[in-house]
Amino acid sequence: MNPFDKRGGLDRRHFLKASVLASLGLATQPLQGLAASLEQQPFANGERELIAYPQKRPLMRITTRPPHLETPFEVFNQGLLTPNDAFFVRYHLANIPTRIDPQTYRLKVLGRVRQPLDLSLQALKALGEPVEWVAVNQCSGNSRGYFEPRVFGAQLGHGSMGNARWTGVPLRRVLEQAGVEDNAVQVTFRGLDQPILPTTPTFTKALDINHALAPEPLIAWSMNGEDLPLLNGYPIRLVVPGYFGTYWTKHLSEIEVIDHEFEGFFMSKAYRVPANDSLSVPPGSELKDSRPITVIPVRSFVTSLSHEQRLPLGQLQALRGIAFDGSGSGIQSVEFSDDNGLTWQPTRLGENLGPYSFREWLADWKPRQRGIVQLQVRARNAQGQTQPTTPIWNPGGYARHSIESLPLHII
Ligand SMILES: Nc1nc2c(c(=O)[nH]1)N[C@H]1C(S)=C(S)[C@@H](COP(=O)(O)O)O[C@H]1N2
Ligand SMILES: [Mo]
Repeated sequence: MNPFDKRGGLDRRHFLKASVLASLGLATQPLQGLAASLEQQPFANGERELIAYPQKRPLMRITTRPPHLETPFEVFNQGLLTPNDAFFVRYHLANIPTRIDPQTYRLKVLGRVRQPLDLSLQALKALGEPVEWVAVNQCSGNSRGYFEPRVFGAQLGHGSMGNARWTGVPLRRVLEQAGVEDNAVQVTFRGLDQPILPTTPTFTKALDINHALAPEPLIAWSMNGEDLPLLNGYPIRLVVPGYFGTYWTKHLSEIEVIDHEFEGFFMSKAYRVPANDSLSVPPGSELKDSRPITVIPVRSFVTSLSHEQRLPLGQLQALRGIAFDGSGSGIQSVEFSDDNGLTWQPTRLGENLGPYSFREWLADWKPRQRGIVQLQVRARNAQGQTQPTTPIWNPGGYARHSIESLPLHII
Protein backbone atom coordinates (compact mmCIF):
# COMPACT_ATOMS: atom_id res chain seq x y z
CA MET A 1 0.00 0.00 0.00
CA ASN A 2 1.15 3.51 -0.77
CA PRO A 3 1.69 5.32 2.53
CA PHE A 4 1.58 8.77 1.01
CA ASP A 5 -1.74 8.69 -0.79
CA LYS A 6 -4.38 11.42 -0.89
CA ARG A 7 -5.60 10.83 2.64
CA GLY A 8 -2.34 12.26 3.87
CA GLY A 9 -2.97 15.45 1.98
CA LEU A 10 0.51 15.28 0.48
CA ASP A 11 0.87 16.89 -2.93
CA ARG A 12 2.87 15.31 -5.75
CA ARG A 13 6.09 17.10 -4.92
CA HIS A 14 5.89 15.97 -1.31
CA PHE A 15 4.90 12.53 -2.43
CA LEU A 16 7.95 12.07 -4.66
CA LYS A 17 10.29 13.35 -1.99
CA ALA A 18 8.68 11.22 0.69
CA SER A 19 8.75 8.04 -1.39
CA VAL A 20 12.43 8.48 -2.27
CA LEU A 21 13.25 9.02 1.39
CA ALA A 22 11.15 6.04 2.36
CA SER A 23 13.07 3.81 0.00
CA LEU A 24 16.30 4.90 1.65
CA GLY A 25 14.87 4.46 5.12
CA LEU A 26 15.46 8.13 5.79
CA ALA A 27 13.25 11.00 6.77
CA THR A 28 13.25 14.74 6.28
CA GLN A 29 14.57 17.17 8.84
CA PRO A 30 12.74 18.57 10.65
CA LEU A 31 10.49 15.57 10.88
CA GLN A 32 7.04 16.87 10.12
CA GLY A 33 3.55 15.53 9.96
CA LEU A 34 0.70 16.72 7.78
CA ALA A 35 -2.80 16.97 9.15
CA ALA A 36 -5.50 15.02 7.35
CA SER A 37 -8.62 14.67 9.51
CA LEU A 38 -9.94 13.87 12.98
CA GLU A 39 -10.74 10.63 14.76
CA GLN A 40 -12.73 10.34 18.00
CA GLN A 41 -11.83 8.02 20.87
CA PRO A 42 -14.67 6.93 23.16
CA PHE A 43 -13.46 8.78 26.27
CA ALA A 44 -13.36 12.44 27.35
CA ASN A 45 -10.89 14.60 25.38
CA GLY A 46 -10.49 11.72 22.94
CA GLU A 47 -10.35 13.75 19.75
CA ARG A 48 -7.23 12.96 17.71
CA GLU A 49 -5.86 14.48 14.54
CA LEU A 50 -4.78 12.07 11.82
CA ILE A 51 -1.28 13.06 10.71
CA ALA A 52 0.98 11.63 8.00
CA TYR A 53 4.67 11.32 8.82
CA PRO A 54 7.38 10.06 6.43
CA GLN A 55 6.82 6.38 5.59
CA LYS A 56 3.50 6.48 7.48
CA ARG A 57 -0.10 6.79 6.38
CA PRO A 58 -2.14 9.27 8.47
CA LEU A 59 -2.10 8.04 12.08
CA MET A 60 -3.65 9.41 15.24
CA ARG A 61 -1.36 11.96 16.82
CA ILE A 62 -0.87 11.73 20.58
CA THR A 63 2.17 14.01 20.82
CA THR A 64 4.38 15.83 18.32
CA ARG A 65 7.72 16.18 20.04
CA PRO A 66 8.72 13.42 20.19
CA PRO A 67 6.25 11.88 17.73
CA HIS A 68 3.76 9.51 19.30
CA LEU A 69 1.29 8.11 16.79
CA GLU A 70 -1.50 5.55 17.23
CA THR A 71 -2.91 3.10 14.73
CA PRO A 72 -6.59 3.68 13.86
CA PHE A 73 -8.38 0.61 15.21
CA GLU A 74 -9.99 -0.47 11.91
CA VAL A 75 -6.50 -1.43 10.66
CA PHE A 76 -6.60 -4.44 13.01
CA ASN A 77 -9.54 -5.81 11.05
CA GLN A 78 -7.70 -5.69 7.74
CA GLY A 79 -5.18 -8.45 8.39
CA LEU A 80 -3.23 -10.14 11.16
CA LEU A 81 0.01 -8.35 10.34
CA THR A 82 -0.05 -4.60 10.93
CA PRO A 83 1.29 -2.84 7.81
CA ASN A 84 4.56 -0.97 8.41
CA ASP A 85 3.05 2.35 7.31
CA ALA A 86 0.20 1.93 9.84
CA PHE A 87 2.32 0.68 12.76
CA PHE A 88 2.19 2.90 15.87
CA VAL A 89 5.12 5.05 16.96
CA ARG A 90 6.30 5.82 20.47
CA TYR A 91 9.36 7.76 21.68
CA HIS A 92 10.36 9.27 25.03
CA LEU A 93 13.17 11.63 24.09
CA ALA A 94 12.66 14.59 21.79
CA ASN A 95 16.00 14.32 20.02
CA ILE A 96 15.30 11.43 17.67
CA PRO A 97 17.47 10.51 14.68
CA THR A 98 16.17 11.82 11.36
CA ARG A 99 19.03 10.56 9.15
CA ILE A 100 20.87 7.32 9.53
CA ASP A 101 23.71 6.17 7.30
CA PRO A 102 23.63 2.36 7.11
CA GLN A 103 27.25 2.34 5.91
CA THR A 104 28.66 3.89 9.07
CA TYR A 105 26.09 2.54 11.55
CA ARG A 106 27.64 0.60 14.44
CA LEU A 107 26.31 -1.61 17.21
CA LYS A 108 28.62 -1.73 20.23
CA VAL A 109 28.65 -4.64 22.68
CA LEU A 110 30.62 -3.95 25.83
CA GLY A 111 30.81 -4.39 29.61
CA ARG A 112 31.26 -7.81 31.17
CA VAL A 113 32.31 -9.54 27.95
CA ARG A 114 35.57 -11.17 26.95
CA GLN A 115 35.63 -9.47 23.54
CA PRO A 116 33.87 -6.10 23.11
CA LEU A 117 32.31 -5.77 19.66
CA ASP A 118 31.83 -2.86 17.29
CA LEU A 119 29.62 -4.35 14.59
CA SER A 120 28.68 -2.87 11.23
CA LEU A 121 25.25 -3.85 9.92
CA GLN A 122 26.98 -6.16 7.47
CA ALA A 123 28.95 -7.86 10.25
CA LEU A 124 25.79 -8.24 12.34
CA LYS A 125 23.91 -9.87 9.47
CA ALA A 126 26.86 -12.20 8.83
CA LEU A 127 26.71 -13.66 12.35
CA GLY A 128 24.48 -16.50 11.20
CA GLU A 129 21.20 -17.60 9.68
CA PRO A 130 18.49 -15.00 10.31
CA VAL A 131 15.55 -15.96 12.51
CA GLU A 132 11.94 -14.85 12.28
CA TRP A 133 9.20 -14.28 14.86
CA VAL A 134 5.72 -12.93 14.41
CA ALA A 135 5.20 -10.92 17.57
CA VAL A 136 2.96 -8.25 19.06
CA ASN A 137 4.58 -5.00 20.10
CA GLN A 138 2.24 -3.44 22.64
CA CYS A 139 2.97 -0.24 24.58
CA SER A 140 2.59 -0.62 28.35
CA GLY A 141 0.22 2.34 28.30
CA ASN A 142 -1.99 1.00 25.51
CA SER A 143 -5.65 1.81 26.40
CA ARG A 144 -4.59 4.16 29.24
CA GLY A 145 -7.34 6.58 28.19
CA TYR A 146 -9.89 4.02 29.46
CA PHE A 147 -8.56 4.04 33.04
CA GLU A 148 -11.10 5.14 35.66
CA PRO A 149 -10.19 7.23 37.55
CA ARG A 150 -8.06 8.79 34.83
CA VAL A 151 -4.28 8.69 35.30
CA PHE A 152 -1.42 10.90 34.09
CA GLY A 153 0.39 10.05 30.86
CA ALA A 154 -0.49 9.83 27.20
CA GLN A 155 -4.24 9.20 26.87
CA LEU A 156 -3.97 6.21 24.57
CA GLY A 157 -6.81 4.34 22.91
CA HIS A 158 -6.35 0.72 21.84
CA GLY A 159 -4.05 1.58 18.92
CA SER A 160 -0.63 1.54 20.58
CA MET A 161 -0.04 -2.04 19.55
CA GLY A 162 0.84 -3.86 16.35
CA ASN A 163 1.75 -7.31 15.09
CA ALA A 164 4.60 -7.86 12.63
CA ARG A 165 6.96 -10.48 11.25
CA TRP A 166 10.39 -9.56 12.61
CA THR A 167 13.60 -10.86 11.03
CA GLY A 168 17.05 -10.58 12.52
CA VAL A 169 19.75 -12.31 14.50
CA PRO A 170 19.10 -13.83 17.94
CA LEU A 171 20.41 -11.55 20.66
CA ARG A 172 22.14 -14.52 22.26
CA ARG A 173 24.22 -15.12 19.14
CA VAL A 174 25.63 -11.62 19.45
CA LEU A 175 26.25 -12.07 23.18
CA GLU A 176 27.93 -15.43 22.57
CA GLN A 177 30.16 -13.79 19.98
CA ALA A 178 31.24 -11.26 22.62
CA GLY A 179 31.58 -13.94 25.31
CA VAL A 180 29.52 -13.13 28.40
CA GLU A 181 31.54 -13.26 31.64
CA ASP A 182 30.37 -15.45 34.53
CA ASN A 183 29.42 -12.53 36.79
CA ALA A 184 26.88 -11.11 34.31
CA VAL A 185 23.52 -10.19 35.92
CA GLN A 186 21.72 -8.03 33.36
CA VAL A 187 22.12 -6.64 29.86
CA THR A 188 21.23 -3.03 29.06
CA PHE A 189 20.10 -1.59 25.73
CA ARG A 190 20.39 1.92 24.38
CA GLY A 191 19.36 3.54 21.10
CA LEU A 192 20.47 6.62 19.15
CA ASP A 193 17.79 8.98 20.44
CA GLN A 194 18.96 11.55 22.96
CA PRO A 195 17.43 13.80 25.58
CA ILE A 196 17.42 17.51 24.81
CA LEU A 197 18.19 18.54 28.39
CA PRO A 198 21.22 17.09 30.16
CA THR A 199 19.09 16.35 33.23
CA THR A 200 16.72 14.06 31.30
CA PRO A 201 17.63 10.40 31.78
CA THR A 202 18.61 8.41 28.67
CA PHE A 203 16.17 5.76 27.52
CA THR A 204 18.05 2.67 28.70
CA LYS A 205 16.29 -0.62 29.39
CA ALA A 206 17.54 -3.88 30.92
CA LEU A 207 16.82 -7.60 30.64
CA ASP A 208 18.02 -10.28 33.04
CA ILE A 209 20.95 -12.22 31.61
CA ASN A 210 18.91 -15.46 31.42
CA HIS A 211 16.27 -13.74 29.34
CA ALA A 212 18.87 -12.08 27.10
CA LEU A 213 20.33 -15.55 26.43
CA ALA A 214 16.90 -17.15 25.80
CA PRO A 215 15.89 -18.12 22.25
CA GLU A 216 13.30 -15.35 21.72
CA PRO A 217 14.91 -11.89 21.89
CA LEU A 218 16.33 -10.81 18.57
CA ILE A 219 18.01 -7.85 16.94
CA ALA A 220 15.71 -7.20 13.99
CA TRP A 221 16.48 -5.34 10.78
CA SER A 222 13.33 -6.30 8.96
CA MET A 223 9.62 -5.88 9.64
CA ASN A 224 7.09 -7.64 7.42
CA GLY A 225 9.81 -8.30 4.85
CA GLU A 226 11.01 -4.71 4.53
CA ASP A 227 13.56 -2.49 6.24
CA LEU A 228 12.24 -1.10 9.52
CA PRO A 229 10.60 2.29 8.99
CA LEU A 230 12.76 5.03 10.46
CA LEU A 231 10.16 5.78 13.15
CA ASN A 232 10.07 2.09 14.17
CA GLY A 233 13.79 1.88 14.77
CA TYR A 234 15.71 1.78 11.47
CA PRO A 235 18.17 0.21 10.90
CA ILE A 236 17.95 -2.24 13.86
CA ARG A 237 15.84 -2.67 16.96
CA LEU A 238 15.54 -5.12 19.79
CA VAL A 239 12.47 -7.36 19.58
CA VAL A 240 11.45 -9.14 22.79
CA PRO A 241 8.57 -11.47 21.87
CA GLY A 242 6.04 -11.64 24.72
CA TYR A 243 7.30 -8.53 26.53
CA PHE A 244 5.78 -5.06 26.41
CA GLY A 245 7.15 -2.64 23.79
CA THR A 246 9.17 -0.65 26.29
CA TYR A 247 11.98 -3.24 26.00
CA TRP A 248 12.01 -3.13 22.20
CA THR A 249 14.84 -0.57 21.89
CA LYS A 250 14.83 1.25 18.54
CA HIS A 251 17.95 2.40 16.62
CA LEU A 252 19.82 -0.04 18.88
CA SER A 253 23.38 1.23 19.23
CA GLU A 254 24.78 -0.07 22.51
CA ILE A 255 24.45 -3.32 24.44
CA GLU A 256 26.18 -3.52 27.80
CA VAL A 257 26.54 -6.60 29.98
CA ILE A 258 26.58 -5.58 33.64
CA ASP A 259 27.28 -7.40 36.92
CA HIS A 260 24.45 -5.83 38.93
CA GLU A 261 20.82 -4.85 38.59
CA PHE A 262 20.45 -1.77 36.41
CA GLU A 263 18.98 1.22 38.25
CA GLY A 264 18.30 3.73 35.47
CA PHE A 265 15.11 5.79 35.49
CA PHE A 266 13.19 3.73 32.93
CA MET A 267 13.65 0.55 34.98
CA SER A 268 13.62 1.77 38.58
CA LYS A 269 11.10 4.65 38.38
CA ALA A 270 9.01 4.36 35.20
CA TYR A 271 7.30 1.31 33.73
CA ARG A 272 6.62 -0.28 37.09
CA VAL A 273 3.51 -2.26 37.93
CA PRO A 274 2.12 -3.62 41.22
CA ALA A 275 4.18 -6.60 42.36
CA ASN A 276 1.17 -8.94 42.31
CA ASP A 277 -0.48 -11.24 39.77
CA SER A 278 -3.37 -8.91 39.01
CA LEU A 279 -1.12 -5.92 38.13
CA SER A 280 -3.75 -3.92 39.97
CA VAL A 281 -4.16 -1.83 43.12
CA PRO A 282 -7.37 -0.22 44.46
CA PRO A 283 -8.28 2.72 42.17
CA GLY A 284 -6.66 5.93 43.38
CA SER A 285 -4.11 4.26 45.65
CA GLU A 286 -0.33 4.52 45.48
CA LEU A 287 2.14 2.00 44.16
CA LYS A 288 4.00 0.70 47.19
CA ASP A 289 5.29 -2.70 46.20
CA SER A 290 6.29 -2.56 42.55
CA ARG A 291 8.36 -4.34 39.92
CA PRO A 292 9.26 -3.62 36.27
CA ILE A 293 6.51 -4.45 33.79
CA THR A 294 7.31 -7.60 31.79
CA VAL A 295 5.02 -10.06 29.99
CA ILE A 296 1.93 -9.00 28.03
CA PRO A 297 -1.18 -10.47 29.72
CA VAL A 298 -4.03 -12.03 27.71
CA ARG A 299 -6.10 -9.55 25.69
CA SER A 300 -8.81 -9.77 23.05
CA PHE A 301 -10.85 -7.41 20.90
CA VAL A 302 -13.72 -7.38 18.45
CA THR A 303 -12.32 -5.78 15.29
CA SER A 304 -15.16 -6.21 12.77
CA LEU A 305 -17.56 -3.78 14.47
CA SER A 306 -17.02 -0.23 15.66
CA HIS A 307 -18.04 1.67 18.79
CA GLU A 308 -21.82 2.34 18.81
CA GLN A 309 -22.32 0.82 15.37
CA ARG A 310 -25.99 0.32 14.38
CA LEU A 311 -27.01 -3.24 13.54
CA PRO A 312 -30.38 -4.70 12.52
CA LEU A 313 -32.14 -7.05 14.97
CA GLY A 314 -32.08 -10.72 14.05
CA GLN A 315 -29.62 -10.40 11.19
CA LEU A 316 -26.62 -12.70 11.22
CA GLN A 317 -23.30 -10.93 11.81
CA ALA A 318 -19.94 -12.44 10.95
CA LEU A 319 -17.94 -11.41 14.01
CA ARG A 320 -14.19 -11.24 13.91
CA GLY A 321 -11.40 -10.11 16.16
CA ILE A 322 -7.97 -10.71 17.62
CA ALA A 323 -6.53 -12.23 20.78
CA PHE A 324 -2.94 -12.36 22.01
CA ASP A 325 -0.69 -12.81 25.01
CA GLY A 326 3.00 -12.92 25.82
CA SER A 327 3.26 -16.11 27.88
CA GLY A 328 4.53 -18.10 24.91
CA SER A 329 1.88 -20.76 25.48
CA GLY A 330 -0.44 -19.33 22.84
CA ILE A 331 -4.14 -18.45 22.76
CA GLN A 332 -6.26 -21.54 23.34
CA SER A 333 -9.81 -20.21 23.17
CA VAL A 334 -11.87 -17.09 22.68
CA GLU A 335 -15.50 -16.62 23.73
CA PHE A 336 -17.99 -13.78 23.38
CA SER A 337 -21.06 -12.64 25.31
CA ASP A 338 -24.00 -10.40 24.40
CA ASP A 339 -25.68 -10.56 27.85
CA ASN A 340 -23.14 -8.83 30.09
CA GLY A 341 -21.17 -11.98 30.73
CA LEU A 342 -24.07 -14.18 31.87
CA THR A 343 -23.43 -16.68 29.08
CA TRP A 344 -20.46 -17.13 26.77
CA GLN A 345 -20.39 -18.52 23.27
CA PRO A 346 -17.41 -20.18 21.62
CA THR A 347 -15.56 -18.82 18.57
CA ARG A 348 -13.36 -20.46 15.92
CA LEU A 349 -9.67 -19.62 15.91
CA GLY A 350 -7.97 -18.59 12.66
CA GLU A 351 -4.48 -19.25 11.36
CA ASN A 352 -1.73 -19.75 13.96
CA LEU A 353 1.27 -17.51 13.23
CA GLY A 354 3.06 -18.46 16.43
CA PRO A 355 2.52 -17.98 20.16
CA TYR A 356 3.45 -14.27 20.24
CA SER A 357 1.29 -13.20 17.29
CA PHE A 358 -2.25 -11.84 17.07
CA ARG A 359 -4.60 -14.82 16.73
CA GLU A 360 -7.72 -14.27 14.68
CA TRP A 361 -11.09 -15.43 16.03
CA LEU A 362 -14.38 -15.77 14.13
CA ALA A 363 -18.02 -16.34 15.10
CA ASP A 364 -21.55 -15.88 13.83
CA TRP A 365 -23.86 -13.81 15.97
CA LYS A 366 -27.51 -12.83 15.73
CA PRO A 367 -28.46 -9.76 17.80
CA ARG A 368 -31.54 -10.84 19.77
CA GLN A 369 -32.56 -7.69 21.61
CA ARG A 370 -33.21 -4.09 20.59
CA GLY A 371 -31.37 -1.21 22.21
CA ILE A 372 -27.81 -0.93 23.41
CA VAL A 373 -25.99 -4.24 23.60
CA GLN A 374 -22.52 -4.59 25.08
CA LEU A 375 -20.59 -7.14 23.08
CA GLN A 376 -17.84 -8.67 25.21
CA VAL A 377 -14.97 -10.94 24.29
CA ARG A 378 -12.53 -12.87 26.46
CA ALA A 379 -9.58 -15.11 25.63
CA ARG A 380 -7.69 -17.82 27.47
CA ASN A 381 -4.11 -18.95 26.91
CA ALA A 382 -2.81 -22.52 27.05
CA GLN A 383 -1.68 -21.94 30.65
CA GLY A 384 -5.29 -21.24 31.64
CA GLN A 385 -4.79 -17.51 32.14
CA THR A 386 -7.72 -15.35 31.11
CA GLN A 387 -8.91 -11.74 31.38
CA PRO A 388 -10.36 -10.06 34.48
CA THR A 389 -14.02 -9.00 34.39
CA THR A 390 -13.45 -5.73 36.22
CA PRO A 391 -10.88 -3.27 34.83
CA ILE A 392 -7.53 -3.29 36.60
CA TRP A 393 -6.10 -0.02 37.91
CA ASN A 394 -2.56 1.16 38.66
CA PRO A 395 -1.12 4.69 38.83
CA GLY A 396 0.96 4.31 35.65
CA GLY A 397 -2.06 3.31 33.59
CA TYR A 398 -0.23 0.18 32.46
CA ALA A 399 -1.22 -3.23 31.14
CA ARG A 400 -4.98 -2.82 30.78
CA HIS A 401 -6.23 -6.28 29.82
CA SER A 402 -9.70 -6.67 31.33
CA ILE A 403 -12.61 -7.82 29.18
CA GLU A 404 -13.59 -4.97 26.87
CA SER A 405 -17.24 -4.11 26.15
CA LEU A 406 -18.19 -2.81 22.72
CA PRO A 407 -21.49 -0.89 22.82
CA LEU A 408 -23.72 -1.47 19.78
CA HIS A 409 -27.14 -0.08 18.80
CA ILE A 410 -29.46 -2.87 17.79
CA ILE A 411 -32.35 -1.40 15.78
N1 LIG B 1 15.30 4.11 21.20
C1 LIG B 1 14.06 4.01 21.70
N2 LIG B 1 13.46 2.81 21.66
C2 LIG B 1 12.21 2.67 22.15
C3 LIG B 1 11.54 3.74 22.77
C4 LIG B 1 12.21 5.00 22.83
O1 LIG B 1 11.70 5.98 23.37
N3 LIG B 1 13.47 5.08 22.28
N4 LIG B 1 10.28 3.54 23.30
C5 LIG B 1 9.88 2.17 23.61
C6 LIG B 1 8.45 2.01 23.85
S1 LIG B 1 7.87 2.52 25.36
C7 LIG B 1 7.62 1.39 22.97
S2 LIG B 1 5.98 1.13 23.34
C8 LIG B 1 8.12 0.91 21.66
C9 LIG B 1 7.26 1.38 20.53
O2 LIG B 1 7.71 0.88 19.32
P1 LIG B 1 7.32 1.54 17.96
O3 LIG B 1 7.56 3.01 18.06
O4 LIG B 1 8.10 0.88 16.90
O5 LIG B 1 5.84 1.26 17.76
O6 LIG B 1 9.45 1.34 21.41
C10 LIG B 1 10.30 1.19 22.51
N5 LIG B 1 11.64 1.45 22.07
MO1 LIG C 1 5.60 2.13 25.47
